[in-house]
Amino acid sequence: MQISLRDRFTGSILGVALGDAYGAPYEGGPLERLLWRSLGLFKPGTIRYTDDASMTLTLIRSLIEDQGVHQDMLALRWAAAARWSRGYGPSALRTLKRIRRGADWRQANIHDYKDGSFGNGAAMRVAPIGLLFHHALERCDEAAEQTAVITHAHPLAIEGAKLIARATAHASDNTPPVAIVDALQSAASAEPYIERLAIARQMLDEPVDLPAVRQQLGRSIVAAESVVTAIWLACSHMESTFEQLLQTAHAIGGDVDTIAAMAGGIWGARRGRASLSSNLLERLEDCEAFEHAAENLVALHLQFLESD
Ligand code: F2R
Ligand code: MG
Ligand code: MG
Repeated sequence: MQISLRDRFTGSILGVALGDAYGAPYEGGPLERLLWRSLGLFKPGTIRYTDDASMTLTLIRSLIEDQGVHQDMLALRWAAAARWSRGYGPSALRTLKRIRRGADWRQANIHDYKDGSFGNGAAMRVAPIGLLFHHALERCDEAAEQTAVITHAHPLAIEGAKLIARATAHASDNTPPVAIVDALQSAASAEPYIERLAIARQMLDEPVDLPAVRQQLGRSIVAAESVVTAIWLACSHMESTFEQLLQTAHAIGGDVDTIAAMAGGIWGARRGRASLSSNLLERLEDCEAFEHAAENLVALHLQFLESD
């Protein structure tokens, strides 16, 4: 069956939002979950998205408004949109608050950690870049880096973002799962990613063993310990339903919303919107806003193709 570009873009962005919103109540340990539940932010019947999808939506709107990546504008927009109640990473939220108070992002992003954050915040929001530049992988890398560095200056965070952007780009081109991991192995340059991608590639040929996934690929809040997990999750579930992918993300545990968001963006880019669960989409907070943003991203992509 032919899947249109519109279906792939909306499938990917809604995949990010659904993965994030479904996974949010399961993120972290029992105490962390209890705290967030007790704040009453998860209403029965709806699924509420967090920082992952919020930053993705702001990134798309910024790409449309600025006709591409404009780092200074994007920094201001991310800073203006940041709300603690969306569950941001602690350093990322402080960085965004500093920018909101007038700091230059080039200083704010190295205030807490001198080499910058290596959290997974740069990779969790990068799917739109993979979609927009899926026809030009070098531009995809460059744009992924430009968006990452605003809050995550550490090379491991930047490489994680590039890998998720490329995985989304390959998936939107209908590249088969094994070929996606092969291509990422050739593109990776940092040791933790090279090692984990080799393991993930091997795992695609074997029956699923979740303890091995947790131990060897990781599931934590830092990029080197969740990016390849998400890539494996998407690639190993490419022929499964989206609900099965979410169930496996839940079973892996740890940074569930973020691993499911990154995997959801890759999965949705290949399988398209029609393959997502309509039951989940009906309950997704701001579903129409994500869909509308993804449609605008298709128009920008076509405009870029024409001008190339
Ligand atoms: N913040 C959360 N979860 C808290 C509970 C939220 C609740 N369940 C809900 O759903 O609403 N999740 C979000 O944070 C992650 C993305 O984090 P990001 O943007 O990378 O943040 P940060 O603060 O930059 O980094 C995260 C942690 O990584 C460690 N770290 C990073 N760089 C480091 C460095 N150079 N040296 C040492 N440690 C470093 C720190 O522990 C940071 O706090 C996503 O899961 C998102 O969902
Ligand atoms: Mg989150
Ligand atoms: Mg998370």
